[in-house]
Amino acid sequence: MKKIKESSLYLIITEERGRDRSALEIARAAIAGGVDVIQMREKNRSREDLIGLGRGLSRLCKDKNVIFIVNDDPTLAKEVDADGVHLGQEDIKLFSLDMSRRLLGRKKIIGISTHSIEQFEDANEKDFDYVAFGPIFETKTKDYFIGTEGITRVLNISKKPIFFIGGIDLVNISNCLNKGAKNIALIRSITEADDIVKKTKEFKKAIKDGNKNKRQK
Ligand code: 3NM
Repeated sequence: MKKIKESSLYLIITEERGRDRSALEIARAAIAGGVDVIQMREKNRSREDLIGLGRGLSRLCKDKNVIFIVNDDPTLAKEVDADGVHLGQEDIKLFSLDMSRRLLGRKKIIGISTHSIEQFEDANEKDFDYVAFGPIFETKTKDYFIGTEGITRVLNISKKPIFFIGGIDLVNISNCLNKGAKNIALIRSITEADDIVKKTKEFKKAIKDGNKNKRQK
């Protein structure tokens, strides 16, 4: 299985943001474009629906050697045989890290959302496999954003991969990459694209080029 440490581009799929394309269609196109991680993030759907969709995405990702993560619920992640779960700050009140780890085991991936330096510092010391930090820019799913100032700080202290998230597009991504970001997570810039394959390739290239420039400095 591909490792989260070697993953630069993380796509969160919410069907509602896919311009009438199904989650599977979006996933197939993003995989063709070289995405490293796919997360299923569907709110207000029945468990039955989520299991059906989750199993389909899980099979596809396994077949293509792409990491598959389920949002919010480690029991669902286990049920659809995902590679891991992503927990929000609210989710960990319901499913603690210990409980999630016990349920999924050591080999599965557990990620967490953080929205401030304090939350990041806390998550950084715990047994999470990666940390998401944001929203960096304005986004639809949150009514605030924290800007790019904290990027250097969290990168300097980080003990694990950090996925920067929130309103990232092909223009403002350079503000993250210039500060040292290596991993990016997003929804709309890819799921709303006319050509998802092409857009995914463009993001992969932007991240690769951004990191190449850094190494030369
Ligand atoms: N979590 P887009 S921002 C799901 O900061 C999510 O934790 C965030 O979508 C966080 O790329 C976000 O369309 C939305 O802005 C990301």
